[in-house]
Amino acid sequence: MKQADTIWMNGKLVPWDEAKVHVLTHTLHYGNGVFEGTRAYKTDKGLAIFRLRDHTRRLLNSAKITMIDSPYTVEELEDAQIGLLRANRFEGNVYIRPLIYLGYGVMGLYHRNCPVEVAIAAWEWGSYLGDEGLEKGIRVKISSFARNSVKSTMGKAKAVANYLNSQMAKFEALEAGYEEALLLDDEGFIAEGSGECFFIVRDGKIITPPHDNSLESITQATVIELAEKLGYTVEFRRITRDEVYVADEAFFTGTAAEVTPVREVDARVIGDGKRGPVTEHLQKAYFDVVYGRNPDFEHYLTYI
Ligand code: PPE
Repeated sequence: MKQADTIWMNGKLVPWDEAKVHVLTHTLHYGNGVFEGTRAYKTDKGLAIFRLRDHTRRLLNSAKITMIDSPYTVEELEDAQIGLLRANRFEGNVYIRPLIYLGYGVMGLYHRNCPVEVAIAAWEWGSYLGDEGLEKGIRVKISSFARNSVKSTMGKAKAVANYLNSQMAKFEALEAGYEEALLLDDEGFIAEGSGECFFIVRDGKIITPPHDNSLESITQATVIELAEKLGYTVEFRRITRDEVYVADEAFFTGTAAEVTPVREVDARVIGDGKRGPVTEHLQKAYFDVVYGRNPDFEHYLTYI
């Protein structure tokens, strides 16, 4: 992570090193907070935030789900993100991290009277799973952790608390020598990666699990929209782990991960063991969109 000049906190830009919280910040103790991850790309026409409206709406939906009243509207939060990017002189692509959290003042679980705080940080961030991963694909392990169950957590919220599950799965996979974890749901069907949605390609068809047990991913939606425009058939259906093993191609999608090919799962080589042709086609199409090279998708870009 490359440090920037300022961070937006509750309406003010504060120097990066001074963006601090009290140790009795409620979210630090009980884990109720919500966040977003949004990217801005250096296009030919300058820095542009990708799908700012959709990410900001999801942030407020996450807050609604977890019973946090945002003090700011969608428009105010969008302006804050644009203002932050204008105030910092970024040279490369940027990752934006808005966070709505419960502040200092109340202890104990009941959070109705807790102050709600909002911070937005942005920094220059390169590829999430490595430049080599984007080109050659990554090695993935199916996690021993089931993805958070819908019986006890709320996966439509990009909630801080949900990420203990992701973190444990990621740690386990990396310690075992893999690059990413793939989590099954509590019925044993593919759910998603620790921070990505998952796709396979079989006989030319693109298949991804429904959202029962995954975040409603904005990158996944973009890739599906692109794939359909390019003439592919896309199926939203459950996938079992053995179907992954015999898929022709597999890939992850996410704001941070972009479109990352998967070349191996649990020691089974996927397809030819490298980025497959459909994955490459979609990856290129995705980068054309985020870098402003596809006029049909200009409406997803907010130029700074
Ligand atoms: N599932 C999970 C669990 C998830 O965290 C993400 C994003 C996605 C799917 C893809 O969603 P979308 O970004 O809307 O396409 N993960 C974010 C956090 C990464 C991090 O390590 O922090 C991200 O990609 O920004």
